[in-house]
Amino acid sequence: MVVALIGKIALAGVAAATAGISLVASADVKRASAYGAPASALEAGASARYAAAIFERADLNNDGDLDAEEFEVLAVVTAELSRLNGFVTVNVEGGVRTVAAPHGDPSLSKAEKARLKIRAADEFAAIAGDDQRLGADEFVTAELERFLASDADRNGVLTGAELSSFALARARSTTISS
Ligand SMILES: [Ca+2]
Ligand SMILES: [Ca+2]
Repeated sequence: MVVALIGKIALAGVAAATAGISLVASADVKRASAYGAPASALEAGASARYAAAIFERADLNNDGDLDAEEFEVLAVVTAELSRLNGFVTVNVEGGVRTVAAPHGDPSLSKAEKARLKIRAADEFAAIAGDDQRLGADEFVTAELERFLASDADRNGVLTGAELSSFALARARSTTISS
């Protein structure tokens, strides 16, 4: 399912993905430090690999699945980190890059945290399937669906406003502020 989804995206945007990689490479030349450099483009395969790495970190008890609580913890930690840093990290071929996100007090208010947890619980219920446990494949698929939803021009690469929309969705900033 994940592989099929990546294939679908890749078919739609092979040429564009190549253009995206060269964009990232030219950004490298301008930046001395790789980490923290703003991302200029993100392709689906890199996004899927990063999602798999996030999944491993989020599986706190290392049982190979995320339960609702682990998923909610991930949502809160991601949101708080993005506010603390003023960016969300993404992984491109060259390493970790950043996408700007609203900067602010990293500690969420009680109400913000409650809203975020309700949203995360709803999302978990929707993507975890009948067993209500989230496997790595399901997690990566959900990430790729977020990728597709942000890819406004459907060329298989996120750039500019698409990249911001994707990163903000991951940080759930819109949920917190509304
Ligand atoms: Ca687990
Ligand atoms: Ca695009």
